[in-house]
Amino acid sequence: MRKRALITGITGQDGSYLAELLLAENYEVHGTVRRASIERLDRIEKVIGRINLHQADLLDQNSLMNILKEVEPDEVYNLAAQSFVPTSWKQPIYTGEVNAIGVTRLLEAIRLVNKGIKFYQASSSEMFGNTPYSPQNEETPFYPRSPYAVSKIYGHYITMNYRDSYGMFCCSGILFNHESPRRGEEFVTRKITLAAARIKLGLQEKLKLGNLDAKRDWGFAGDYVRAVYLMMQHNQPDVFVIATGVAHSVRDFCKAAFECVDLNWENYVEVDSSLIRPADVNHLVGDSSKARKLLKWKPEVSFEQLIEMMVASDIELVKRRKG
Ligand code: NAP
Ligand code: G4F
Repeated sequence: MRKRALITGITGQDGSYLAELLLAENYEVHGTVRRASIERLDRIEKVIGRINLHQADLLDQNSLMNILKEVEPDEVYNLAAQSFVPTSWKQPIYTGEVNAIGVTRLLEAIRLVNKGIKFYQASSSEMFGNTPYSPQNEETPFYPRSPYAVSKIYGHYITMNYRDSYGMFCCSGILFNHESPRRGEEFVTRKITLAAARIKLGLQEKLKLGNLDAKRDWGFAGDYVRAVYLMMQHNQPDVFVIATGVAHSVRDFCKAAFECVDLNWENYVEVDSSLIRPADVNHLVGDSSKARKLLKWKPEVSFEQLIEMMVASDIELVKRRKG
């Protein structure tokens, strides 16, 4: 019989890639969408006829209970979140409601409806924050630097707690930054690739950024959702760090992206102090040897290939928007 998966956050970057992967694995795929005045389904356009969408919200307990009863999934992938770090200072309580208590709501719903449902929690390398240890692995202590990071630590630990308290299959993936042409336009990588495309096509003059020295371990979202799927197929629920093991600065990213369109980034990028965060994370780099060994996972797309893919896609997008 076909396995059934429920993805919260299916309209997001990772949700869309995971839906495609699970369909390729012959799953019956269900996803939650939030009610909005205008539906934003662009990322799942390609698969819309092959998936089942249901209205639900991590803020609403009954909607989660009802959807689990209706869908009867074998696996639940909790990707839904308020995922933009700067917003977490502007809306810290909302961020906690969705990213922290929202996880408990979903776990409680699973516990009450069917404890046999497998559960994946989308944890984040932001939880490591400014930890003095490098590279970061599953044992590295957390030092969160934003309300977002704090909320994700709650989500991570409540997931482990339901595993330990109730014997449920609850796993948590500590994923380092992963990007793609479907990345939200406010995140730094996509902001840069879109600006490089717009500047090349004469539609923008400057690109304003914040901290250029911040270093991140950037990978490709398509590779990372494969790791997520593998965690759920593993023989026991566990915690896995997913990363490339290589860090680059925002400055490096700018240089490479502008080189893709034969421009010198230094002529276009300006630092805007209003974009500097109240507390930033300076340097994240992950050690994913556990996942490489136990899940036989490794990233396929390099930093350079990722940037080329994103810039090429944004050039096409900007041309379409222009036309
Ligand atoms: P994303 O593109 O921002 O997608 C977030 C998804 O969550 C969207 O589908 C959004 O729906 C949904 N959502 C937000 N609030 C919700 C609520 N109250 N109830 C139900 N759904 C809600 O994020 P992503 O990059 O795909 O990331 C997926 C998950 O991985 C997130 O939990 C993120 O925090 C975590 N993570 C991401 C990275 C990364 O580098 N991308 C790294 C580590 C962890 P709308 O479409 O309606 O907004
Ligand atoms: O692209 P970012 O906004 O990603 P950030 O904060 O690392 O968070 C992302 O990755 C996390 C995994 O570690 C996820 F959990 C989270 O949901 C999200 O997907 O910023 C990256 C770096 C930061 O240090 C920021 O200060 O880029 C720096 N930056 C410099 N100028 C900028 C900008 N970030 C943004 N968004 N916009 C700028 O103009």
